[in-house]
Amino acid sequence: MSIQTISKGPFEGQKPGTSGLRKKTRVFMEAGYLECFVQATFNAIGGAKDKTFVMGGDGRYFNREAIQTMLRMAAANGAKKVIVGQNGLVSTPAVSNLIRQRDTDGGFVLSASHNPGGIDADFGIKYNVCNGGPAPEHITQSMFEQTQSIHEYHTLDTPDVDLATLATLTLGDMQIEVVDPVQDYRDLMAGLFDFAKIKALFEGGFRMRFDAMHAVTGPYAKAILEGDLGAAAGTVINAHPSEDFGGGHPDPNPFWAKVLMDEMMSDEAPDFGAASDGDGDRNMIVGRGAYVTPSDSLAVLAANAHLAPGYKDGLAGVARSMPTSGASDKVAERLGIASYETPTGWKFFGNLLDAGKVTLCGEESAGTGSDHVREKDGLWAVLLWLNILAERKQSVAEIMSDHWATYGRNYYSRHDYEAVPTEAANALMNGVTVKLSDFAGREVAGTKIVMADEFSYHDPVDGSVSHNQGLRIVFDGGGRAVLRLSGTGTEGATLRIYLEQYASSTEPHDLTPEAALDKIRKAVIEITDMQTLIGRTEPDVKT
Ligand code: VG1
Ligand code: CO
Repeated sequence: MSIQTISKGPFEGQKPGTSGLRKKTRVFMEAGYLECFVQATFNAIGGAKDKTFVMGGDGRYFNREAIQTMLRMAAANGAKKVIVGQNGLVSTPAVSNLIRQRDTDGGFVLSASHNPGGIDADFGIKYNVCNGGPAPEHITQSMFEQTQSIHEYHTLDTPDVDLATLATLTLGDMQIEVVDPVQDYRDLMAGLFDFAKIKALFEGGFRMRFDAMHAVTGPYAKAILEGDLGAAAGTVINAHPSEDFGGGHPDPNPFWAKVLMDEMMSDEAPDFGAASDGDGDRNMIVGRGAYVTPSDSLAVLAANAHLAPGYKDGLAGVARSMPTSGASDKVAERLGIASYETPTGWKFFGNLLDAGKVTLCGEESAGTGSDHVREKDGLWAVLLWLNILAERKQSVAEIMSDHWATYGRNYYSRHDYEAVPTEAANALMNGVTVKLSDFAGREVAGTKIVMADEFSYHDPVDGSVSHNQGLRIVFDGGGRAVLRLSGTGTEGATLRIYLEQYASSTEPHDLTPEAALDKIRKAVIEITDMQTLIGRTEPDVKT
């Protein structure tokens, strides 16, 4: 075993409160950088000795080298075994499943999710704990503390191991099991959904397009959609995971999945379209001529989940992240089940899922999932939609208009201002924060503020409190704006502004989101003094 000493000062590591580390790939490739993060993680969890881990990534540039380094370090730190995906590939939800199915101590996901890949793009690593979910805050805090004092890491001086062949190998005293990353996940899905019914839907001529965005869900979607469910060959496009995701952003939203969107809005559109992100935990749902916002998707899934065998007994409750629209709350209210509002980030759903308080969870950022794993799950959401479509025998557009006629519609849009100088972004957020308490009752851009606050979350299971989770401004007549800074960006600050306007079941549901949200948008521009502070009012990306 070799112990490497680190000469640099405090390692600039993971921000406290974030469950993984995301940086430019070149930063991860600096001598000792990846190693420091991995060693800090092992130290933070009380060492790796005799432990079993899962490892897998989304196949982006540096995945192959990083996983070899991490295997050597796990062996040098005394780990008993690592279960690793063939060629180093495993989707995030499948890592979560393997951690749970194989009863391991935890796992590492190598991904920067929806961020682009390549030597000049992004890389990331996330540590998940034994329930299969992202490390909770007390562990990420301890990881952060470790990064501040780390001065050595442990590794072996051994050649790379063969990850191309399914086999059980040894590295030092550690066992490495190279597994098919798809199989266990595929079995899990077959147990939750009525595959026969979905197969019959495809046999009846139902057509679908799934855009894997050159990322990790390609092999999963091919095996399940085209293999098990009999969707036509070619249903899954961009199915081969590539190191730079075909030069695009593997971010499933109308902006980055434009090719799919264009097809779905055309005369030749198939019945159903979907996409997933780099590591397979996000999803986009679109019907023929009908884009479904992630917030609406969560609400529709909550209202119809009982149609799938895995959820036939109904739901314990539904949780959504704070910026996610209130559409799912309306469903929970009618079903008479609990609804929870958590901070952004999947780790906050973990306790609620473990305690059996909720069955479904979702985020406005294209994340939906359930208690089957402890991560959001892109393909799972697509399969649940397919199961619902197979049962209801209606189009996506019909399901949406039915839904809005029953529960009302939450018009919704997120505006991202990217690469804002950090100081300017902080000045904007601080400026709003100090004024928050004076907002109630004020008229801005022709609309009245009812209440405004900074969101703090009190975890109902372990009693922990998370402060500073974004600013909420609620307007008269069902409008809401949320402001927060991204925790996953790798360049300057990303300011996210979330706009929402509720229209009750009897109000019109056919406005464009732009029109329905215009007042709230103008109010936010005025409240934040955006033009002065960041020099613009137009976002880079609207989803
Ligand atoms: C973003 C999303 C958030 C999501 C997170 C990780 O965070 O807004 O909802 O949980 O990405 O998603 P932020 O802090 O940049 O807004 V991904 O697919 O890593 O796994
Ligand atoms: Co992701």
